[in-house]
Amino acid sequence: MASMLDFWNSRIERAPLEELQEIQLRKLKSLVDNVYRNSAFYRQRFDEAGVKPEMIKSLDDIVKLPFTYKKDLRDNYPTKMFSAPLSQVVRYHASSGTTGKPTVVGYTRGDIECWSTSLARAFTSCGLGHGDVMIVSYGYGLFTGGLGAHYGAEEVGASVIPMGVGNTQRQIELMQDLHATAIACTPSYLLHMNETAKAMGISIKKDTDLRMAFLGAEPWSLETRARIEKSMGIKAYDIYGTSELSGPLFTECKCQDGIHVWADHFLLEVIDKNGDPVPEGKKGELVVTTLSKEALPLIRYRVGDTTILNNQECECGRTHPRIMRIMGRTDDMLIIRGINVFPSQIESVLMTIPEVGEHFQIIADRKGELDELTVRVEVTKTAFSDKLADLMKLEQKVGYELQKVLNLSTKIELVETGTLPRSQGKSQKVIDRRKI
Ligand code: DLL
Repeated sequence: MASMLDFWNSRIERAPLEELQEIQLRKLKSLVDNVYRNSAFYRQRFDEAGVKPEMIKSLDDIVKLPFTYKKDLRDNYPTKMFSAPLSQVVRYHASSGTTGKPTVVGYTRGDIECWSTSLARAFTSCGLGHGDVMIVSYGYGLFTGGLGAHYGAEEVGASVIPMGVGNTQRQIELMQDLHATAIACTPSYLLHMNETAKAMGISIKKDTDLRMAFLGAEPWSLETRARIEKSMGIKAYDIYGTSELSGPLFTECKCQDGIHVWADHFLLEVIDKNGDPVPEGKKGELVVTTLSKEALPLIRYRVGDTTILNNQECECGRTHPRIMRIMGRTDDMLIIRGINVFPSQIESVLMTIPEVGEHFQIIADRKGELDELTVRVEVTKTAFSDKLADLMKLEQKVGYELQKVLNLSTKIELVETGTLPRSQGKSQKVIDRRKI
């Protein structure tokens, strides 16, 4: 069994960039060759774009290849985009399909191994290892969060408690009784868990052994991280991935300065809305090419998330590229009276206001011809007042702080703690009534 030490000692973690790029080019060439031969989908796409595998001579040539989109997976439902024979598929996951046909992802044995090792390398970079006990509170089943985190944690030799979602009180009891040191769940669920623990008379900080959390599957801000770390006495690491790329795959390291993406398995680009590369350090849409996936390799896959690429070596010594905190999906962005608003910007502002609790909702609506943005926020128990003047003052303060950042006036609605819906999986913070 691989141990924590094996992952860190593996030279690849600190290989010079040129060496990583050599590996990438070798794998890219063989990938392009393979899909051209084995996938009717890719062969047709390449032919339409006039590219042949032998035209890929350097990493820069990747721009000659056409993009792939989530829509392609839907249009080729369930397995028409696969490049390996179905007899080699050992597992399927699928998206919930709430916005149309679900997307189905298949995994060969090699794919599962690569996915687990990728997360094991990531967990190791945060100090998770043998002797740790991890509660996995992402959903198990078709969603990739549960099994993904589970396999990664087992790979580093941690003990896993496969909780899945729900039954929060039981989760807290087991956290105490089995001395859990780590948890993997959505940030919104951990906040809910913290509230539930308080109501049970338990302080996660003082009465449990929890010391780290792997939070992701939805956007969350640095300010939310600061609150979580302070109130629960833990380190909260960002974990990222998407079902099409396998599931949760990458995390920050102990330095908490960007998410390490393993260059020996994935090739990254960040592009602008015209599809052109943005200069390093500028934000844009993440595009990923999977270099090792067998069942469903993806070439120049438009993930749809907005981020910044950082190719500088990390303070931890790892040389692999980092993506900076995901600012949200390009399709999450609201356009209010012509102004682009990311829900993550609103979260960042709210979490700096001490009187505001962790739960909020953003409602976009149209009054006549005019867009209107309402931000409904919970006020902390200590700040809640029955004096109207106090509440009005707070309302103004929240509105003012948001206006400064968004350049947009918003309607603020203050509500009592516990009023807004709590989520166990991904939270639904935005309601866009203009689309209904
Ligand atoms: O959410 C996989 C996952 C499970 C990641 C557990 C992390 C932890 P999907 O359901 O396909 O897969 O959703 C992927 O969720 O494109 C992002 O928009 C968003 N997302 C995932 N992680 C983060 C994160 C899983 N750390 C979509 N920060 C992605 C911001 C995230 N957004």
